[in-house]
Amino acid sequence: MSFVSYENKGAYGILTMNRPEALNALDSNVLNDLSAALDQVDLETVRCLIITGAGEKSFVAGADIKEMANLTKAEGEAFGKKGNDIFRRIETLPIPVIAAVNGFALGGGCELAMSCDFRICSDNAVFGQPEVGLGITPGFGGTQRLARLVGPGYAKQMIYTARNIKADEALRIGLVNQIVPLEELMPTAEKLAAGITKNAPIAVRQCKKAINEGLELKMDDAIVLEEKLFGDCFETHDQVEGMTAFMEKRKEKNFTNN
Ligand code: DAK
Repeated sequence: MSFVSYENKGAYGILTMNRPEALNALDSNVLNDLSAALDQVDLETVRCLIITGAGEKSFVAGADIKEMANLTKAEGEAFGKKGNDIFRRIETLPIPVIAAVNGFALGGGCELAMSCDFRICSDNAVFGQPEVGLGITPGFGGTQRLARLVGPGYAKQMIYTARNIKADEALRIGLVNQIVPLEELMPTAEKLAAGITKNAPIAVRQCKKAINEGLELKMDDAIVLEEKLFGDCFETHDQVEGMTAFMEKRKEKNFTNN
């Protein structure tokens, strides 16, 4: 049995972290299964991915503390690399990834959510980086992505104090985009995914690349990157179709990812 399930819903897919007896905590097996589940996503046809957690209580309650407890320095570093490689793969997937956070998103769970393009959450969601209380640093990108997302001030406060925050505070500091009642979380995430998949997939992919890679560059270089990615959209089927539909006053568009 896999600890991560993947459901193909046509234009989008849903990946569910599925180890509810441990609040979906990430041990080596879960990380291996997450990597295998990502292999199943057919990037030719799937235009958006949702990541959520099984159950009503937890997205992911962190890396597995019981597995980490006896690691040596070398094993700890290797475990960090294993998680980082997978989370970086999620962050750089060509398609958008939405985190639908259904409860605890602590430590590695908060870090998994932050490797997605954006986050929506249920009203019972709790976010935090409790690592310093366990004698370690965040190890799956938390120090880097949290500071980039909410700014160094809030990131440092959350990380140094190891204090968990509730959904409303996460919304206020920009860690999540939207809070909904738990029963509306997946319908909302799927509606968002469906809205994204209606648009020209090549253009959406280029936008993800432009934003992610542009943020790492100086503005003079970033706008050159945008020019290049913008130019690449021309002469595609989808650019011709999108503009022709406008001129023909058609609402329905046949985007083909070509
Ligand atoms: N690891 C292992 N088991 C966990 C777990 C976790 N992170 N979180 C929950 N569980 C397990 C509990 O042990 C319990 O199992 P049994 O005792 O029943 O066998 C089961 O899930 C249900 O949990 P509770 O009974 O505790 O449920 P409660 O509702 O009472 O409490 C809670 C929920 C989320 C408040 C509590 O479970 C909790 O505090 N969990 C730990 C949260 C946490 O501290 N997470 C951060 C983990 S540290 C690095 C690489 C990675 C990382 C760091 C460095 N390098 C290599 C440098 C990442 C670190 C982390 O993520």
